[in-house]
Amino acid sequence: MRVVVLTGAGVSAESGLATFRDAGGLWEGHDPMVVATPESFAADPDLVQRFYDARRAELARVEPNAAHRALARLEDALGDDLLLVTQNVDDLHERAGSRRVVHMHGRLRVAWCTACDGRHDWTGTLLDLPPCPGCGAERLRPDVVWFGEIPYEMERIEDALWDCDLFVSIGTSGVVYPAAAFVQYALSRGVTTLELNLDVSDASTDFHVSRRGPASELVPAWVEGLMAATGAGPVSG
Ligand code: BV8
Ligand code: ZN
Repeated sequence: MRVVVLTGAGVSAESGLATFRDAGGLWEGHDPMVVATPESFAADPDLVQRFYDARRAELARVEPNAAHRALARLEDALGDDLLLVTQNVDDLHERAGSRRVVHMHGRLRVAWCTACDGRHDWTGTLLDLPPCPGCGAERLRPDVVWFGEIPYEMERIEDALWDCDLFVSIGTSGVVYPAAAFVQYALSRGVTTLELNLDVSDASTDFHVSRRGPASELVPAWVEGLMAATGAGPVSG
């Protein structure tokens, strides 16, 4: 059973991270969809750096929840037959034990140097323009994909969607593309599609099955069920 899982902000909500919607849509009075653009960064880099420095600092105050942990167990059980794709820039999947996570929209705890193209693990701030550890230039930006920029690893994701047996969407509103189009792509391949979400999403009608509830309850139940059904237990070694 080859499975592709897509997660969104809803999988991290119960860890205490605001979703794009819950935040009342506003960050310090700014629309995140506006702050998260290369145009904003060019026009007001301090505003954008403060936005991401605040979210990066928040990561130190939260922990993975039962949904993250259940997906790490699923990776143990399915091995390479699972591809976990996330729209989230937090590192809670990895901190829960997932080893192969595709961050299609980048990672908060990585700084990207636009002078030497180097990427550096980063837990501090970028507002104070620290020098790049590689080339010394003060040209570090958050390694996140902004609106208008091309998401990461699209080919790997499309290849996995092309020959998977099951596509599962967890905690996402289905508003942002190309992620919101993955279910259509899977359907076009005759793949079974399942949504696990607190509320109805813009894509709910595209799923064969759509379950409502908090990820911390729906995801462990689904994972236990799948492992029982496939007889998949932890992969030894
Ligand atoms: C691109 C990183 C070309 C930064 C992000 C007009 C029409 C269609 C598309 C477009 C258009 N105009 C422009 C576009 C393209 C644009 C886009 O989609 N715009 C939207 C707004 C219309 N997309 C782009 O620009 C993308 N690039 O298209 O390049 C291309 C295309 C194809 C192939 C190659 C190249 C780049 C988009 C990436 C932007 N960066 N994040 C940052 O984080 O700051 S997007 C960001 O917003 C997130 O990563 C995520 O993708 C999105 C937020 O959505 P969710 O994660 O779903 O969160 P949300 O709050 O909305 O919903 C939470 C859900 O969870 C809810 O349903 C709720 O019910 C549920 N929930 C809540 N609590 C729980 C829960 N569920 C379970 N349990 C709970 N406890
Ligand atoms: Zn550099």
